[in-house]
Amino acid sequence: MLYSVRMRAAEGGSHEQGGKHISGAEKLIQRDSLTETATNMLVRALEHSRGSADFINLTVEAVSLHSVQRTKCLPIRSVYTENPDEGRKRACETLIASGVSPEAAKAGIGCLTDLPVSLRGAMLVDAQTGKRLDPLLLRGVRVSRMDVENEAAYKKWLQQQGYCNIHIREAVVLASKVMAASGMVAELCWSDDPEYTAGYVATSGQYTRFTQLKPAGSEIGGRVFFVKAGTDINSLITFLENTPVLIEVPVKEGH
Ligand code: WAQ
Ligand code: MG
Ligand code: MG
Ligand code: MG
Repeated sequence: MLYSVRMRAAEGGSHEQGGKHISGAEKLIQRDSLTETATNMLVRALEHSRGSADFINLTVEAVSLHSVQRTKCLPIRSVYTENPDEGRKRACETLIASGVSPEAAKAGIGCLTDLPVSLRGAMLVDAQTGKRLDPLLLRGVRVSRMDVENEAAYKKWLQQQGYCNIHIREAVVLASKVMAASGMVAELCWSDDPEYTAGYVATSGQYTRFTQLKPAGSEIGGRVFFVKAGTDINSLITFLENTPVLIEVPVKEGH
């Protein structure tokens, strides 16, 4: 048995009541890590740079091992960009190289830059036309029930590449699950945390970070999932939200 632990926090009432999204997190862990994980998530909700949470939802659910799928962790590449304009230009090129149409890449970047407030989930966008596909306008699709298979090996693998922060650690897990979904072409993301300016494009087989993708101080962030035309949107949302997925970390030869 594994346990799905999910947290979402808002300020000014719950998300459903229109409160501002402050923080969210999701993990898939063994029973003996439950107390520590839940405590860490609470602390994180209460001490977040986006504001002071007055609503916190913490959900714990047992997940049968039989229902768990496995997929490989995406390799990471970092592209140094001087400012958000350069970052977005490079991100746009990466999206187009992965099969997103130029119109859809532009529209997807526009979806994030034009957001009036951050959603707690992601927008599904047609990779050809650039049109929004999901019906969850103010909520978005929240990817959940995923984690790395071996946390210690994962941290070591990241550290060896110089990646030590929790944003990267969580984003690579999320992107690896997202790219395992059938019909997924690419993902674009930048953080809603005001101090965190890096973002990424995930494509099948690669996680590409851009060091500047958002102006420092901005609280508007989000995610866009670019989806192949003809994909069954309901099955895709079910997979992203509900199917438990463990990410396999590469093991280096000779270590
Ligand atoms: N499912 C779907 N969308 C999500 C999820 C999720 N589980 N978690 C966050 N989002 C969306 C939501 O709209 C947030 O407002 C937005 O993404 C940003 O979330 O390589 O930290 O947790 O240096 O602030 C990327 C770069 C960091 C990491 C992303 O996102 C790197 C980050 P945050
Ligand atoms: Mg978060
Ligand atoms: Mg996060
Ligand atoms: Mg955030």
